[in-house]
Amino acid sequence: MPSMPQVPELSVRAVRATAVEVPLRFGLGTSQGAIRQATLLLIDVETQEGLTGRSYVFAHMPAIAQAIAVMLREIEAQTRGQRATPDALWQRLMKRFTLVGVQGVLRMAIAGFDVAMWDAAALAAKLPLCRLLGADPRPIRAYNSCGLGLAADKDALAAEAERLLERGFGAVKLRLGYPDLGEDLAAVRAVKRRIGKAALMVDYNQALSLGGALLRGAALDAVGGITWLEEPIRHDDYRGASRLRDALQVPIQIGENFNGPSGMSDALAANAADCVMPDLERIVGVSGWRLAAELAAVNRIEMSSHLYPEVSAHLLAATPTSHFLEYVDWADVLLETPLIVENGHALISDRPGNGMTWRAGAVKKFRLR
Ligand code: SMN
Ligand code: MG
Repeated sequence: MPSMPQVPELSVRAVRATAVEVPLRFGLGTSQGAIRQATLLLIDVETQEGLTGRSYVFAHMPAIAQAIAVMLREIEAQTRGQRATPDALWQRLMKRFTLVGVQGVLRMAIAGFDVAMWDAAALAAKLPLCRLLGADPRPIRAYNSCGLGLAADKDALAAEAERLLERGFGAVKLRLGYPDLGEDLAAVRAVKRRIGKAALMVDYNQALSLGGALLRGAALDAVGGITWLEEPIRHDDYRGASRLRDALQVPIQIGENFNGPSGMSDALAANAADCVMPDLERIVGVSGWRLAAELAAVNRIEMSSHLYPEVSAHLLAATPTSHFLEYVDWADVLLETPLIVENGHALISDRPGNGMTWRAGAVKKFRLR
């Protein structure tokens, strides 16, 4: 792992949370339902040192955003005034909530708090987050994960795939899990034909049984040239995932549902993945990500990110087995300086912190009451 500068200690003064709902430029039909807008909870952690750290959490639904905001009030009460590094606060919170179980909205709240604390720490150190984590900013290879949901019209899907190659993207991700295999293959063929040499990932969002995944995976192997097969079966069926790895050529990708670094450790011990893609919230923030990156490094397994591209770009710069950044543009409208993509790579700015500050007008416009 990269060696790091000293991480500043800070004390929490107040935690603020604002729920917003932003429209998606590209809607997303997954096998588990359609996503047409993103409910995000914007988190500001004010410190007694006068710096404010920021993060956002993808809450899926307004009621979930409200519940996370309630959990954040408890986190504020548990941490206020304690001078510590983000890591130390994370350890304390994980211990404090062990008897409850760090799951669901509580896990998202701890993660969002932790990401904001790391932002504040990087601001205090006057360093971009990746530098505080010991890595120089560098372009991070990304795939465009906007759109390409389940769709009846496969020509329209192919046209969308072509649009997603703008800004030099060399990879896109297609959602699968149509009622029948023939339609999965029609979608894959239509998109592949249109994107030429660009890489294609496919994502089932856990739609299949093990038997179904063996069948569809074999059919995808016959098509060939698929970068990874993501979450074909229930996310925590590690034994099943290991059987798929044995039977199929296409690499098995899981990780957006790992429950913290220990969840990832269980998956690797069960040989459940060829590559991994932890989600910044479910892996429990920057502190959780760092442990996961270490696990990936010692197991020599490639690690990508899930959503949250702004912060994940910094984290992948500091991840020894960095693979792909999952790019989505959901937060762009809310950010004073949205993440820049050039030649299919996310550019990490040299600004201190994680680079996120809110556009006040947009927050007002999209705010949920
Ligand atoms: C996904 C999950 C949750 C929301 C949007 C998209 C998908 C992905 O599984 O990997 O992008
Ligand atoms: Mg996925």
